[in-house]
Amino acid sequence: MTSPDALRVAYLERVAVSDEAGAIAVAADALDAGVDPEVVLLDVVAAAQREVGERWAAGEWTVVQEHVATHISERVVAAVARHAPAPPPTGSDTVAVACLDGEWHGLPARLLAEVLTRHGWRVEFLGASVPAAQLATHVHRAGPDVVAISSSLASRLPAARRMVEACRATGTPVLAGGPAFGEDGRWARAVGADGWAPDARAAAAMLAADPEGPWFTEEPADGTPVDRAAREEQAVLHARRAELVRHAAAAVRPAVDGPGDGVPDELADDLGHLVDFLAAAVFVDDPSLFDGFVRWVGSVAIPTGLRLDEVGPVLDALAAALADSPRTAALLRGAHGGLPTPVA
Ligand code: B12
Repeated sequence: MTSPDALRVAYLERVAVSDEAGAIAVAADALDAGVDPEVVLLDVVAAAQREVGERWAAGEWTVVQEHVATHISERVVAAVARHAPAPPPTGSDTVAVACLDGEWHGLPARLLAEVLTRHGWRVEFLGASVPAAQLATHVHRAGPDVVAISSSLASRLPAARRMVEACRATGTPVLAGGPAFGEDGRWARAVGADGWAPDARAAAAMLAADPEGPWFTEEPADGTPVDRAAREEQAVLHARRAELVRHAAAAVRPAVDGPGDGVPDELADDLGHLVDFLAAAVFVDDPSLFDGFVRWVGSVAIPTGLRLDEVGPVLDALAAALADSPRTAALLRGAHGGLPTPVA
């Protein structure tokens, strides 16, 4: 079997029954049959992981099944590296691959690291959730030629800006990637990155064509990245996060606001997540980021702390509490349109 689609289906079948050895065998057999290791990594493992996400969001798979799948995929990535070792680096150019601070989706970054290794780069994989200050220290000490920052969650974009600034201080170019930066990479520009690529193949091709960057060739169409008002309103949201979570929770579940009563963990998580996406949208000054988040909340079938019928009242409560932050309040009011109509 060598077709990527058939391999993905076979791989997911093994993953679905927690069969780690079977999943590794699907990958190893494909390599033995002459399938390019990059195809196994990107068109089988990565594509399967995205499908796992869809199954989870549709309520078909539990969080535990997703965790098992991700564990197996990590083992398969390592098995591919053992079974079909990358050729030695072609030069001394080094890329450091790091996830944004607060970003725990490490596998996408790991896949990028594997692919770049196969394209002759020396790769330092710094892992998930790298704090900007730690990245700065590392870049000073190790002096990579390029820093690649990875993120799946747009809520982490303010951290991207801090990481870009840390690298800029050393003159190291930053390449950004992952769904957090938007389908066309527009938020990579907004946080000041030097380039963006949609996937690992495109990143390898871009770095081969120009290892030094900057890769963005035009100025952002809509002005300078992250203006002062955006930073200030984002900082307000960051500073008031805990209070806003309590305020929003009290608006939809009055019982949780009494002294000593805590907001249930799941509700607090979801509301914290909402405030973080709001802050990121304010930061890059793009309502479509928050609208996209609200649409996503409306589309996931999994039971969470925040019920769908509570989202509208939460947006209203936050808009009232944030009346002094005009961009934020406008974003909250505008996001109502993206909410699905409640089923009667
Ligand atoms: C596994 C997983 C997790 C695991 C991650 C473990 C790990 N070791 O990675 C855990 C359990 C930690 C997790 C947690 C959460 N997750 Co999650 N997760 C996933 C899942 C199912 C797979 C991730 C993955 O491996 N993807 C496969 C790869 C390869 O992704 P990729 O983006 O296509 O990668 C390519 C490109 O983006 C690019 N690329 C990536 N990085 C870079 C960097 C550079 C420089 C370049 C050039 C290119 C590049 O190259 C890659 C290869 O071609 C995704 C589903 C999905 N669609 O990805 C959800 C998903 C990303 N998670 C999601 C959510 C909501 C969460 C949580 C908030 C859930 C919760 N309520 O707690 C938390 C947040 C945790 C955090 N703060 O980071 C949502 C995000 C939705 C949104 N609107 O933002 C998704 C999309 C699920 C869904 N369908 O709704 N998750």
